Amino acid sequence: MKIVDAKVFVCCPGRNFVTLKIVTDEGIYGLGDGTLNGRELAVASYLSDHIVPCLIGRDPFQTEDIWQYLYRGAYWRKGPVTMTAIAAVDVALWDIKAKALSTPLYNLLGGKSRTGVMVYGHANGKTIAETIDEVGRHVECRYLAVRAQCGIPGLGGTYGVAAGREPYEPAQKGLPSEQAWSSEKYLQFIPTLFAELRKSHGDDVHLLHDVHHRLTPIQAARLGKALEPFHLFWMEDPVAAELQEGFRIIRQHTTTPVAVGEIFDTVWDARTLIAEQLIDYLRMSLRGGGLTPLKKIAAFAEMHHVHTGCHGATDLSPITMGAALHFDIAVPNFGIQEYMPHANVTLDVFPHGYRFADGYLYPADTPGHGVDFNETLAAKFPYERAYLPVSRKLDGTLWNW
Ligand code: CS2
Ligand code: MG
Repeated sequence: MKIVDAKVFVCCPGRNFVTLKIVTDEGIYGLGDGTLNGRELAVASYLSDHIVPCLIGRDPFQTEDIWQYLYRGAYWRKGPVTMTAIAAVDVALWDIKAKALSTPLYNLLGGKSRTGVMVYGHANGKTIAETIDEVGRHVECRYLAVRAQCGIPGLGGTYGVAAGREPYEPAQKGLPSEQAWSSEKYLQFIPTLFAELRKSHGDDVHLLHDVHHRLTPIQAARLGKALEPFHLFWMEDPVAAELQEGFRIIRQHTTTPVAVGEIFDTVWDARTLIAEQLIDYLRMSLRGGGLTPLKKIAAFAEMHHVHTGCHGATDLSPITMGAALHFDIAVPNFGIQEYMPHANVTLDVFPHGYRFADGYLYPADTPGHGVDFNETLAAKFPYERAYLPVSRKLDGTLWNW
């Protein structure tokens, strides 16, 4: 089998997505996701200008060799644009391989290790009362795990809080908006939110929270300690993670489990975190180079009692969600999968076979990863410039969003 063509599509059905379609001489095609929120066109160019010409004529079954060719062979390693582009190719090739062998992708990854993939949904409220209601709505829909985010009194909009009644979507059309931030106000407020959530919803539902890189290690240690009575499933991205050693401070002070990694590109971003057991869950999904490296990273994590918790925000297309579910159902040290459902207009462009029932997602049982792409419909939704917001402290200093 040989690759005869590869096409890159950029479309905006509700939000922007970059999609790669690799076509073989036997007519089988594979689909990969190359979406990098706010930097979509850079990945599209990396793929069409620099990668696609190198793929033509290659054997799509050689997932390992092609991955090494694109990673080592470029000389310039790592970086979000490169790794997102490689991920698109890698996932498309695994899709082709599974389709050619006429089996669901999970069978090439070790087969099913569990019956379903536990997911967590997002409860986002402007006030504690709204967040309590949102968690309740998820419990009614039979979610077993819910991430709770809330507006902070005294600050305007913040991460995780929608402007109106529509579902939260962090990227906004146009240039980046600015949001005010105060770690002091946040630290004062969040323990009260979780105390109220436990009062209203009891101890059974798993509660999660995303700090979104905003604290310093000692502040994160304080938050983790304050949240211990409410036994969170995890505290996510408590600090920006360039300095992996910084997590030692958090670990020395609190037993609240820590999850990190949605912006990591390679295992090197997490090597110390995993080897020193400074985290409990690794949030990398397929965007960091695809399935080929994620399998290896998960095996390394397994040796160190670290579980997976794949990123599943709406800026990863249904292709990433669909393929991640095959990984989740197969990997021995699976922890949880984030599930932020896509808008219906997005799902129309990406017909898919995965489904939600009683707190679990189930991957498609059809050959490949089970997510398709409607090119004709996608063409009706051209790219629209959109960015994530930026954060500034109350004195104007630029801070982590
Ligand atoms: C987030 C994301 O899902 C998460 O945990 O942190 O919403 C993140 O902000 C976006 O993926 C950014 O593109
Ligand atoms: Mg996050």
